[in-house]
Amino acid sequence: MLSIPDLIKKKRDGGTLSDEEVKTFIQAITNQTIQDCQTGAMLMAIWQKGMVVKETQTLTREMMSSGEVMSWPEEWAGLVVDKHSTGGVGDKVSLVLAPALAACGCKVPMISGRGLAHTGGTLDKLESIPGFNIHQSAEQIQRILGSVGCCIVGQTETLVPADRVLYALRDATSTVDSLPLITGSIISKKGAESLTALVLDVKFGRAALYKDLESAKELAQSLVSVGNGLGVRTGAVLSCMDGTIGRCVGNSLEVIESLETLKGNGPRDLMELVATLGGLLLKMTGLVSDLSEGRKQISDAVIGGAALSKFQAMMEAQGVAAEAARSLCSTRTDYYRVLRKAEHQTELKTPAEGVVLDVDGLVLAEVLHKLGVGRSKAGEPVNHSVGAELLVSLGQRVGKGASWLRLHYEDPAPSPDQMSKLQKALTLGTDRDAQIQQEHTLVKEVLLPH
Ligand code: IUR
Repeated sequence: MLSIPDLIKKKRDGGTLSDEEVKTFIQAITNQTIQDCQTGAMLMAIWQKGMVVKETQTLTREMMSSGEVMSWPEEWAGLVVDKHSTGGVGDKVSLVLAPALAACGCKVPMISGRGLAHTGGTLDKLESIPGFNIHQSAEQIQRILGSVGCCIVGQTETLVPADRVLYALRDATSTVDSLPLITGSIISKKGAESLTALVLDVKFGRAALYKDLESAKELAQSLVSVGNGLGVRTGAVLSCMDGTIGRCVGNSLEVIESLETLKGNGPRDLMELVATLGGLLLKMTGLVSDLSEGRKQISDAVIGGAALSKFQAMMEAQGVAAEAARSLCSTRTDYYRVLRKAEHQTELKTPAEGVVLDVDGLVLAEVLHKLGVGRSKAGEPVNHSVGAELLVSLGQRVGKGASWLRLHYEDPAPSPDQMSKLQKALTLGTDRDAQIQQEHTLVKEVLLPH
Protein backbone atom coordinates (compact mmCIF):
# COMPACT_ATOMS: atom_id res chain seq x y z
CA MET A 1 0.00 0.00 0.00
CA LEU A 2 1.35 3.44 -0.96
CA SER A 3 2.05 5.99 1.78
CA ILE A 4 0.29 9.37 1.76
CA PRO A 5 3.35 11.14 0.19
CA ASP A 6 3.39 8.41 -2.52
CA LEU A 7 -0.33 8.96 -3.20
CA ILE A 8 0.23 12.71 -3.52
CA LYS A 9 3.15 12.07 -5.91
CA LYS A 10 1.06 9.67 -8.02
CA LYS A 11 -1.71 12.23 -8.45
CA ARG A 12 0.76 15.10 -8.90
CA ASP A 13 2.36 13.19 -11.80
CA GLY A 14 -1.01 12.66 -13.47
CA GLY A 15 -1.71 9.07 -12.35
CA THR A 16 -5.15 7.59 -11.68
CA LEU A 17 -5.71 6.56 -8.05
CA SER A 18 -7.13 3.08 -7.50
CA ASP A 19 -10.24 2.53 -5.35
CA GLU A 20 -7.99 1.38 -2.47
CA GLU A 21 -5.81 4.50 -2.79
CA VAL A 22 -8.75 6.91 -2.75
CA LYS A 23 -10.11 5.02 0.26
CA THR A 24 -6.76 5.35 2.06
CA PHE A 25 -6.77 9.14 1.50
CA ILE A 26 -10.34 9.67 2.74
CA GLN A 27 -9.96 7.30 5.70
CA ALA A 28 -6.81 9.14 6.76
CA ILE A 29 -8.89 12.34 6.87
CA THR A 30 -11.69 10.68 8.84
CA ASN A 31 -9.23 9.09 11.29
CA GLN A 32 -7.22 12.32 11.53
CA THR A 33 -3.99 10.49 10.64
CA ILE A 34 -3.11 12.86 7.78
CA GLN A 35 -1.53 16.31 8.18
CA ASP A 36 -3.41 19.34 6.81
CA CYS A 37 -0.41 20.15 4.58
CA GLN A 38 -0.68 16.68 3.00
CA THR A 39 -4.42 17.05 2.42
CA GLY A 40 -3.78 20.51 0.91
CA ALA A 41 -1.10 19.10 -1.40
CA MET A 42 -3.42 16.30 -2.55
CA LEU A 43 -6.21 18.83 -3.16
CA MET A 44 -3.89 20.91 -5.33
CA ALA A 45 -2.77 17.79 -7.24
CA ILE A 46 -6.45 16.89 -7.86
CA TRP A 47 -7.18 20.49 -8.88
CA GLN A 48 -4.32 20.40 -11.40
CA LYS A 49 -4.61 16.87 -12.83
CA GLY A 50 -8.34 16.23 -12.39
CA MET A 51 -9.89 12.80 -11.89
CA VAL A 52 -11.48 10.30 -14.27
CA VAL A 53 -15.18 9.55 -13.67
CA LYS A 54 -14.44 6.30 -11.82
CA GLU A 55 -12.02 8.06 -9.42
CA THR A 56 -14.58 10.82 -8.75
CA GLN A 57 -17.18 8.13 -8.12
CA THR A 58 -14.93 6.39 -5.59
CA LEU A 59 -13.99 9.70 -3.95
CA THR A 60 -17.70 10.51 -3.57
CA ARG A 61 -18.61 7.07 -2.19
CA GLU A 62 -15.76 7.13 0.33
CA MET A 63 -16.65 10.67 1.44
CA MET A 64 -20.28 9.58 1.90
CA SER A 65 -19.17 6.61 4.02
CA SER A 66 -17.02 8.83 6.27
CA GLY A 67 -20.07 9.45 8.49
CA GLU A 68 -23.65 8.50 9.16
CA VAL A 69 -25.80 7.42 6.22
CA MET A 70 -29.48 8.13 6.92
CA SER A 71 -32.10 5.41 6.71
CA TRP A 72 -35.85 5.79 6.29
CA PRO A 73 -38.96 3.72 7.10
CA GLU A 74 -39.75 1.10 4.45
CA GLU A 75 -43.06 2.74 3.55
CA TRP A 76 -41.17 5.81 2.27
CA ALA A 77 -39.27 3.73 -0.30
CA GLY A 78 -39.23 5.53 -3.63
CA LEU A 79 -40.46 8.84 -2.18
CA VAL A 80 -37.41 10.53 -0.61
CA VAL A 81 -36.19 13.42 -2.78
CA ASP A 82 -34.07 16.57 -2.64
CA LYS A 83 -32.78 19.41 -4.80
CA HIS A 84 -29.42 21.16 -4.88
CA SER A 85 -28.59 24.48 -6.54
CA THR A 86 -25.07 25.62 -7.38
CA GLY A 87 -25.98 29.06 -6.03
CA GLY A 88 -27.93 32.03 -7.28
CA VAL A 89 -29.02 35.58 -6.55
CA GLY A 90 -32.52 35.80 -5.10
CA ASP A 91 -32.68 32.00 -5.35
CA LYS A 92 -35.57 31.12 -3.04
CA VAL A 93 -36.63 28.00 -4.97
CA SER A 94 -36.11 25.65 -2.00
CA LEU A 95 -38.57 27.56 0.19
CA VAL A 96 -41.36 26.94 -2.32
CA LEU A 97 -40.25 23.61 -3.77
CA ALA A 98 -39.81 21.61 -0.51
CA PRO A 99 -43.42 22.18 0.70
CA ALA A 100 -44.81 21.75 -2.85
CA LEU A 101 -43.15 18.33 -3.13
CA ALA A 102 -44.41 17.36 0.34
CA ALA A 103 -47.92 18.33 -0.79
CA CYS A 104 -47.48 15.95 -3.76
CA GLY A 105 -46.67 13.02 -1.44
CA CYS A 106 -42.85 13.14 -1.37
CA LYS A 107 -40.58 13.09 1.69
CA VAL A 108 -38.08 15.95 1.48
CA PRO A 109 -35.18 15.99 3.98
CA MET A 110 -33.72 19.15 2.43
CA ILE A 111 -30.21 19.75 3.73
CA SER A 112 -29.25 23.27 2.73
CA GLY A 113 -26.33 25.62 3.06
CA ARG A 114 -25.43 29.15 4.06
CA GLY A 115 -24.52 31.97 1.70
CA LEU A 116 -21.30 31.43 -0.25
CA ALA A 117 -19.46 34.41 -1.78
CA HIS A 118 -22.13 36.68 -3.33
CA THR A 119 -24.80 33.93 -3.51
CA GLY A 120 -27.47 33.63 -0.84
CA GLY A 121 -28.04 30.65 1.47
CA THR A 122 -31.39 29.02 2.21
CA LEU A 123 -30.52 28.62 5.92
CA ASP A 124 -29.77 32.36 6.32
CA LYS A 125 -33.12 33.16 4.69
CA LEU A 126 -35.09 30.83 6.98
CA GLU A 127 -33.32 32.13 10.08
CA SER A 128 -34.83 35.56 9.41
CA ILE A 129 -38.07 33.97 10.72
CA PRO A 130 -37.91 34.28 14.55
CA GLY A 131 -37.68 30.83 16.16
CA PHE A 132 -36.86 28.87 12.98
CA ASN A 133 -34.33 26.21 14.04
CA ILE A 134 -32.20 24.78 11.26
CA HIS A 135 -30.33 22.47 13.67
CA GLN A 136 -32.20 19.15 13.74
CA SER A 137 -30.83 15.70 14.52
CA ALA A 138 -31.40 12.70 12.23
CA GLU A 139 -34.20 11.52 14.61
CA GLN A 140 -35.88 14.93 14.58
CA ILE A 141 -35.65 15.08 10.77
CA GLN A 142 -37.38 11.70 10.53
CA ARG A 143 -40.11 12.83 12.94
CA ILE A 144 -40.78 16.03 10.95
CA LEU A 145 -40.85 14.12 7.66
CA GLY A 146 -43.37 11.73 9.23
CA SER A 147 -45.70 14.49 10.37
CA VAL A 148 -45.19 17.22 7.72
CA GLY A 149 -43.34 15.64 4.78
CA CYS A 150 -40.56 18.23 4.46
CA CYS A 151 -37.95 20.02 6.51
CA ILE A 152 -35.12 22.40 5.64
CA VAL A 153 -32.11 21.92 7.89
CA GLY A 154 -28.35 22.41 8.15
CA GLN A 155 -25.86 19.63 7.72
CA THR A 156 -25.87 17.46 10.87
CA GLU A 157 -22.61 16.93 12.79
CA THR A 158 -22.45 13.28 11.81
CA LEU A 159 -23.09 13.59 8.06
CA VAL A 160 -20.01 13.42 5.75
CA PRO A 161 -17.37 14.67 8.23
CA ALA A 162 -14.70 14.29 5.51
CA ASP A 163 -16.41 17.07 3.53
CA ARG A 164 -16.16 19.49 6.44
CA VAL A 165 -12.37 19.00 6.53
CA LEU A 166 -11.94 19.04 2.77
CA TYR A 167 -14.18 22.09 2.28
CA ALA A 168 -12.24 24.20 4.81
CA LEU A 169 -8.92 23.19 3.24
CA ARG A 170 -10.20 23.80 -0.31
CA ASP A 171 -11.08 27.31 0.77
CA ALA A 172 -7.61 27.81 2.29
CA THR A 173 -5.74 26.39 -0.74
CA SER A 174 -7.71 27.96 -3.64
CA THR A 175 -8.95 24.59 -4.81
CA VAL A 176 -12.70 25.16 -4.49
CA ASP A 177 -13.29 25.29 -8.26
CA SER A 178 -12.35 21.73 -9.17
CA LEU A 179 -14.89 19.54 -10.95
CA PRO A 180 -14.16 16.28 -9.05
CA LEU A 181 -13.95 18.10 -5.69
CA ILE A 182 -17.23 19.96 -6.22
CA THR A 183 -18.88 16.74 -7.42
CA GLY A 184 -17.59 14.75 -4.43
CA SER A 185 -18.68 17.44 -1.97
CA ILE A 186 -22.20 17.87 -3.30
CA ILE A 187 -23.08 14.28 -4.16
CA SER A 188 -21.57 12.67 -1.04
CA LYS A 189 -23.91 14.74 1.15
CA LYS A 190 -26.92 13.91 -1.01
CA GLY A 191 -25.94 10.23 -1.06
CA ALA A 192 -25.82 10.23 2.76
CA GLU A 193 -29.47 11.37 2.75
CA SER A 194 -30.32 8.01 1.07
CA LEU A 195 -32.43 9.67 -1.60
CA THR A 196 -34.55 8.03 -4.27
CA ALA A 197 -34.17 11.01 -6.58
CA LEU A 198 -32.15 14.21 -6.74
CA VAL A 199 -32.43 17.18 -9.05
CA LEU A 200 -29.60 19.67 -9.53
CA ASP A 201 -30.14 23.26 -10.56
CA VAL A 202 -26.82 24.07 -12.22
CA LYS A 203 -26.55 27.77 -12.93
CA PHE A 204 -24.66 29.49 -15.72
CA GLY A 205 -24.41 33.23 -16.44
CA ARG A 206 -22.66 36.19 -14.93
CA ALA A 207 -23.86 35.66 -11.32
CA ALA A 208 -23.19 31.88 -11.39
CA LEU A 209 -20.24 29.82 -10.14
CA TYR A 210 -19.52 28.73 -13.73
CA LYS A 211 -20.22 31.64 -16.06
CA ASP A 212 -20.38 29.87 -19.42
CA LEU A 213 -22.92 27.27 -20.46
CA GLU A 214 -20.28 24.75 -21.57
CA SER A 215 -18.48 24.51 -18.20
CA ALA A 216 -21.81 24.51 -16.31
CA LYS A 217 -22.87 21.62 -18.53
CA GLU A 218 -19.66 19.76 -17.76
CA LEU A 219 -20.38 20.16 -14.03
CA ALA A 220 -23.99 19.03 -14.53
CA GLN A 221 -22.84 15.92 -16.43
CA SER A 222 -20.32 15.06 -13.72
CA LEU A 223 -22.94 15.47 -10.96
CA VAL A 224 -25.54 13.45 -12.89
CA SER A 225 -23.21 10.58 -13.72
CA VAL A 226 -21.72 10.31 -10.21
CA GLY A 227 -25.15 10.64 -8.54
CA ASN A 228 -26.60 7.87 -10.70
CA GLY A 229 -23.49 5.75 -10.11
CA LEU A 230 -24.17 6.05 -6.39
CA GLY A 231 -27.69 4.68 -6.89
CA VAL A 232 -29.60 7.98 -6.61
CA ARG A 233 -31.76 8.78 -9.69
CA THR A 234 -30.17 12.10 -10.55
CA GLY A 235 -31.24 14.70 -13.12
CA ALA A 236 -30.16 18.29 -13.74
CA VAL A 237 -31.45 21.55 -15.12
CA LEU A 238 -29.15 24.17 -16.63
CA SER A 239 -30.65 27.54 -15.77
CA CYS A 240 -29.59 31.11 -16.53
CA MET A 241 -28.35 33.26 -13.62
CA ASP A 242 -27.70 36.70 -15.17
CA GLY A 243 -30.21 38.77 -13.19
CA THR A 244 -32.13 37.80 -10.06
CA ILE A 245 -34.69 35.05 -9.48
CA GLY A 246 -37.91 36.89 -8.72
CA ARG A 247 -37.76 40.50 -7.57
CA CYS A 248 -36.33 40.31 -4.05
CA VAL A 249 -32.78 39.76 -2.85
CA GLY A 250 -31.97 39.57 0.88
CA ASN A 251 -32.94 37.19 3.60
CA SER A 252 -36.27 38.34 5.05
CA LEU A 253 -37.35 39.96 1.75
CA GLU A 254 -36.91 36.58 0.06
CA VAL A 255 -38.99 34.89 2.76
CA ILE A 256 -41.76 37.41 2.03
CA GLU A 257 -41.52 36.74 -1.74
CA SER A 258 -41.61 32.97 -1.10
CA LEU A 259 -44.71 33.32 1.07
CA GLU A 260 -46.38 35.47 -1.59
CA THR A 261 -45.52 32.75 -4.15
CA LEU A 262 -47.07 30.11 -1.87
CA LYS A 263 -50.19 32.32 -1.77
CA GLY A 264 -50.41 32.18 -5.57
CA ASN A 265 -48.76 35.53 -6.34
CA GLY A 266 -45.35 34.28 -7.44
CA PRO A 267 -43.18 35.83 -10.17
CA ARG A 268 -43.10 33.88 -13.45
CA ASP A 269 -39.40 32.92 -13.38
CA LEU A 270 -39.60 31.51 -9.85
CA MET A 271 -42.74 29.51 -10.68
CA GLU A 272 -41.07 28.20 -13.86
CA LEU A 273 -38.02 26.92 -11.95
CA VAL A 274 -40.11 25.40 -9.13
CA ALA A 275 -42.42 23.62 -11.62
CA THR A 276 -39.56 22.28 -13.75
CA LEU A 277 -37.38 21.07 -10.86
CA GLY A 278 -40.34 19.62 -8.95
CA GLY A 279 -41.85 18.09 -12.09
CA LEU A 280 -38.57 16.31 -12.81
CA LEU A 281 -38.43 14.89 -9.30
CA LEU A 282 -42.02 13.62 -9.51
CA LYS A 283 -41.14 11.97 -12.82
CA MET A 284 -37.94 10.42 -11.43
CA THR A 285 -39.82 8.91 -8.47
CA GLY A 286 -42.44 7.50 -10.86
CA LEU A 287 -45.27 9.41 -9.11
CA VAL A 288 -46.11 10.83 -12.58
CA SER A 289 -45.34 9.42 -16.00
CA ASP A 290 -44.20 12.58 -17.76
CA LEU A 291 -42.66 15.96 -17.03
CA SER A 292 -45.71 18.00 -18.03
CA GLU A 293 -47.93 16.13 -15.55
CA GLY A 294 -45.26 16.62 -12.86
CA ARG A 295 -45.07 20.36 -13.59
CA LYS A 296 -48.86 20.60 -13.36
CA GLN A 297 -49.05 18.80 -10.01
CA ILE A 298 -46.37 21.06 -8.53
CA SER A 299 -48.01 24.25 -9.88
CA ASP A 300 -51.41 23.12 -8.57
CA ALA A 301 -49.91 22.46 -5.12
CA VAL A 302 -48.49 26.01 -5.07
CA ILE A 303 -51.44 27.87 -6.56
CA GLY A 304 -54.08 25.84 -4.67
CA GLY A 305 -52.52 26.53 -1.23
CA ALA A 306 -51.55 22.93 -0.30
CA ALA A 307 -47.84 23.89 -0.34
CA LEU A 308 -48.53 26.92 1.90
CA SER A 309 -50.13 24.64 4.55
CA LYS A 310 -47.03 22.42 4.42
CA PHE A 311 -44.76 25.46 4.83
CA GLN A 312 -46.77 26.60 7.86
CA ALA A 313 -46.58 23.12 9.42
CA MET A 314 -42.83 22.95 8.67
CA MET A 315 -42.22 26.31 10.38
CA GLU A 316 -44.07 25.13 13.49
CA ALA A 317 -42.25 21.77 13.49
CA GLN A 318 -38.94 23.65 13.30
CA GLY A 319 -39.62 25.94 16.23
CA VAL A 320 -41.64 28.95 14.97
CA ALA A 321 -44.46 29.96 17.36
CA ALA A 322 -47.85 28.79 16.03
CA GLU A 323 -49.27 32.33 16.09
CA ALA A 324 -46.32 33.74 14.09
CA ALA A 325 -46.51 30.89 11.53
CA ARG A 326 -50.26 31.45 11.15
CA SER A 327 -49.80 35.19 10.75
CA LEU A 328 -47.11 34.80 8.04
CA CYS A 329 -49.33 32.38 6.11
CA SER A 330 -52.58 34.36 6.28
CA THR A 331 -53.75 36.47 3.34
CA ARG A 332 -53.09 40.22 3.38
CA THR A 333 -50.86 39.93 6.41
CA ASP A 334 -48.40 42.56 7.60
CA TYR A 335 -45.22 40.50 7.35
CA TYR A 336 -43.36 42.96 9.53
CA ARG A 337 -45.47 41.99 12.55
CA VAL A 338 -43.24 38.90 12.58
CA LEU A 339 -40.15 39.71 10.47
CA ARG A 340 -37.81 42.57 11.21
CA LYS A 341 -37.87 45.49 8.77
CA ALA A 342 -34.65 47.37 7.98
CA GLU A 343 -34.46 50.81 9.59
CA HIS A 344 -33.97 52.61 6.27
CA GLN A 345 -35.38 52.36 2.76
CA THR A 346 -34.36 54.39 -0.26
CA GLU A 347 -35.45 54.22 -3.89
CA LEU A 348 -33.14 54.45 -6.89
CA LYS A 349 -34.54 56.39 -9.86
CA THR A 350 -34.16 55.76 -13.60
CA PRO A 351 -31.73 58.27 -15.18
CA ALA A 352 -33.70 58.52 -18.44
CA GLU A 353 -36.80 57.12 -20.09
CA GLY A 354 -36.50 53.82 -21.96
CA VAL A 355 -37.08 50.08 -21.92
CA VAL A 356 -35.48 47.91 -19.20
CA LEU A 357 -33.00 45.70 -21.09
CA ASP A 358 -30.97 44.29 -18.20
CA VAL A 359 -30.46 44.27 -14.44
CA ASP A 360 -27.05 42.89 -13.47
CA GLY A 361 -27.63 40.36 -10.68
CA LEU A 362 -23.94 40.07 -9.84
CA VAL A 363 -23.55 43.82 -9.22
CA LEU A 364 -26.69 43.87 -7.04
CA ALA A 365 -25.52 40.82 -5.09
CA GLU A 366 -21.99 42.12 -4.52
CA VAL A 367 -23.16 45.47 -3.14
CA LEU A 368 -25.86 43.86 -0.98
CA HIS A 369 -23.34 41.33 0.32
CA LYS A 370 -21.20 44.21 1.63
CA LEU A 371 -24.25 45.89 3.20
CA GLY A 372 -24.79 42.81 5.38
CA VAL A 373 -26.82 40.31 3.33
CA GLY A 374 -23.84 37.94 3.28
CA ARG A 375 -20.77 37.34 5.41
CA SER A 376 -17.08 37.79 4.61
CA LYS A 377 -15.94 35.11 7.09
CA ALA A 378 -17.57 31.83 8.13
CA GLY A 379 -19.46 32.20 11.41
CA GLU A 380 -20.12 35.95 11.06
CA PRO A 381 -23.74 37.04 11.52
CA VAL A 382 -25.74 38.34 8.55
CA ASN A 383 -28.25 41.18 8.70
CA HIS A 384 -31.55 39.50 7.86
CA SER A 385 -33.43 42.71 7.12
CA VAL A 386 -31.03 44.14 4.49
CA GLY A 387 -31.88 43.61 0.82
CA ALA A 388 -33.44 45.05 -2.29
CA GLU A 389 -36.71 44.85 -4.19
CA LEU A 390 -36.68 45.23 -7.94
CA LEU A 391 -39.58 47.51 -8.91
CA VAL A 392 -39.38 47.01 -12.71
CA SER A 393 -39.40 44.00 -15.06
CA LEU A 394 -37.27 43.24 -18.11
CA GLY A 395 -38.91 44.70 -21.22
CA GLN A 396 -40.91 47.27 -19.20
CA ARG A 397 -41.06 50.85 -20.54
CA VAL A 398 -40.21 53.39 -17.84
CA GLY A 399 -40.19 57.19 -17.70
CA LYS A 400 -37.28 59.30 -16.43
CA GLY A 401 -37.12 59.48 -12.62
CA ALA A 402 -39.19 56.33 -12.03
CA SER A 403 -38.33 54.20 -8.98
CA TRP A 404 -36.65 51.00 -10.16
CA LEU A 405 -35.03 49.58 -7.00
CA ARG A 406 -35.96 49.86 -3.31
CA LEU A 407 -32.93 49.34 -1.10
CA HIS A 408 -33.43 48.23 2.53
CA TYR A 409 -30.35 49.05 4.61
CA GLU A 410 -29.03 49.65 8.12
CA ASP A 411 -25.41 49.91 9.22
CA PRO A 412 -23.31 50.28 7.10
CA ALA A 413 -25.27 52.68 4.91
CA PRO A 414 -24.48 52.44 1.18
CA SER A 415 -21.52 54.65 0.15
CA PRO A 416 -21.80 57.01 -2.88
CA ASP A 417 -19.60 54.53 -4.78
CA GLN A 418 -21.95 51.63 -3.94
CA MET A 419 -24.99 53.70 -4.97
CA SER A 420 -23.35 54.47 -8.30
CA LYS A 421 -22.48 50.77 -8.79
CA LEU A 422 -26.11 49.85 -8.11
CA GLN A 423 -27.30 52.51 -10.56
CA LYS A 424 -25.03 51.01 -13.25
CA ALA A 425 -26.65 47.59 -12.76
CA LEU A 426 -29.65 48.93 -14.74
CA THR A 427 -29.43 49.06 -18.55
CA LEU A 428 -32.11 50.97 -20.43
CA GLY A 429 -32.51 50.96 -24.21
CA THR A 430 -34.92 51.78 -26.98
CA ASP A 431 -37.90 49.76 -28.21
CA ARG A 432 -35.71 48.67 -31.12
CA ASP A 433 -32.96 47.43 -28.72
CA ALA A 434 -35.62 45.43 -26.89
CA GLN A 435 -36.86 43.89 -30.17
CA ILE A 436 -33.33 42.91 -31.20
CA GLN A 437 -32.56 41.41 -27.79
CA GLN A 438 -33.02 37.65 -27.87
CA GLU A 439 -35.91 36.08 -26.01
CA HIS A 440 -34.67 35.30 -22.49
CA THR A 441 -34.80 31.57 -21.76
CA LEU A 442 -34.47 30.65 -18.11
CA VAL A 443 -34.17 26.86 -18.37
CA LYS A 444 -31.72 26.08 -21.15
CA GLU A 445 -31.45 22.32 -20.93
CA VAL A 446 -32.63 19.32 -18.90
CA LEU A 447 -30.39 16.30 -18.27
CA LEU A 448 -32.21 13.12 -17.25
CA PRO A 449 -30.79 9.96 -15.65
CA HIS A 450 -29.41 7.58 -18.30
N1 IUR B 1 -21.65 23.39 -2.23
C1 IUR B 1 -21.14 22.25 -1.73
O1 IUR B 1 -21.80 21.56 -0.96
N2 IUR B 1 -19.90 21.87 -2.09
C2 IUR B 1 -19.14 22.58 -2.94
O2 IUR B 1 -18.03 22.18 -3.25
C3 IUR B 1 -19.69 23.77 -3.48
C4 IUR B 1 -20.94 24.16 -3.11
I1 IUR B 1 -18.57 24.93 -4.74
